[in-house]
Amino acid sequence: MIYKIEIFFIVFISVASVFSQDQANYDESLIPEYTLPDPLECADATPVVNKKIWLKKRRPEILRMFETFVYGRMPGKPKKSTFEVTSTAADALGGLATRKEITLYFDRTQKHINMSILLYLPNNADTPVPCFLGLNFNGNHSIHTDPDITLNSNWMRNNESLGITDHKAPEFSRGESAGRWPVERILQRGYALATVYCGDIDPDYDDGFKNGVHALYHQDGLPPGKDEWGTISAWAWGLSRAMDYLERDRDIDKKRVIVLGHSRLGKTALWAGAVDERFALVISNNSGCGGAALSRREFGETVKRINTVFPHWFCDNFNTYNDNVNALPVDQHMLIALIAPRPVYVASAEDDKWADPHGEFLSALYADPVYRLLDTDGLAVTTWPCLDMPVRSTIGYHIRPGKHDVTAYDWERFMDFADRHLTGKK
Ligand code: GTR
Repeated sequence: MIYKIEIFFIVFISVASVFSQDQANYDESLIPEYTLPDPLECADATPVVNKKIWLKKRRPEILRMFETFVYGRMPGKPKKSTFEVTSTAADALGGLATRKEITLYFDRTQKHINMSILLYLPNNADTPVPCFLGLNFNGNHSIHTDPDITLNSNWMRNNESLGITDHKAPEFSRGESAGRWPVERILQRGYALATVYCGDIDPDYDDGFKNGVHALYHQDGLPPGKDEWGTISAWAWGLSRAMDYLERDRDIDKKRVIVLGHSRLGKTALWAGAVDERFALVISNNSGCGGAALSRREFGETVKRINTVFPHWFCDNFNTYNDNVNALPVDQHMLIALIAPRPVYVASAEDDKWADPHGEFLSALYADPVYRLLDTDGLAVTTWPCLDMPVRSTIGYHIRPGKHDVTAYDWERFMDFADRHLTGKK
């Protein structure tokens, strides 16, 4: 027994050190040579010389490749889903907002799951209003200290680390992520905010796909196929279901719903925006590997590392490329290209080397030819901008000083970008 435990720790420590963030490459001069797949050349070598070939042939082909080799196919809209507005308060946040909570119920034989949307609407705006929609990491109650937000009662990572054995979030966790969600400011600038806890859709740990939305669709107990959805696809699916609701809410302008996310949820926002064209604008914050950063650069986090440490995030086929990232038929600039011609914004942070800020910028840059083919101004710069020099062309970008996080600065730039592209304000 002792022998077995020792082996376990030796294996664990060596995996941890091989994959520790300190061991990663952070040196531009050590990036292996690579050639990116051309978004404007079809797999059968047909050049994409006009919009029609892009829309009818190349775009669906790229979408299929991301489904098959990276994130995994997700099911469509469920046949049986209902929603219920579980609370409404017209005088929330000192009268600034109307707060609604909406529960979506997804039913399949014998199983069901619930997903709760928290929605704040500005009281002083003419409705319908444009709306930011983003998943959160720690429950809807974590985004604001508002005492009337329902405490989440699904699986929470923080409960485990605090030794809390049931699922209900503790009262003291209310507002714990408020620094990342400047709710009042969003409302003052005329936007609604909708958010959903990612764990309502799929808890963020490797459980063999036995819980969350996977459990509804894989009731035979078999795991998803190699090309079927991992957790990021499941979360993206949940964002689309939130969009199904927002489309029906008369206070929301369904043509101006912005999907955004930070880090793993930024990867998710990009993928959701690529798949679901109802999202009018897409924002990725510090999304890194599997998000905006080019995989082939292998700078900071790599495909091998992400698949090893987070085996549930992507589809199984993605593992094929752990040691051969150059064989991937796509790279992340093509994910951004899938969003074209809709505006997309990529945000980086200077000290977030793990997410490869330069690689995030290059993805935006290499998506530019597709945006231009579709008659937009693409990305207005060709070199990596200096700190705090936001670019607001149809592909937008900024890099700010500081660490991996979502800051007030990021949010102000997101809203400037949305103002420009969705509300006509300059
Ligand atoms: C890290 C992971 C990143 C990023 C981040 C986050 O551990 O390596 O890909 O997603 O987590 O989501 O905070």
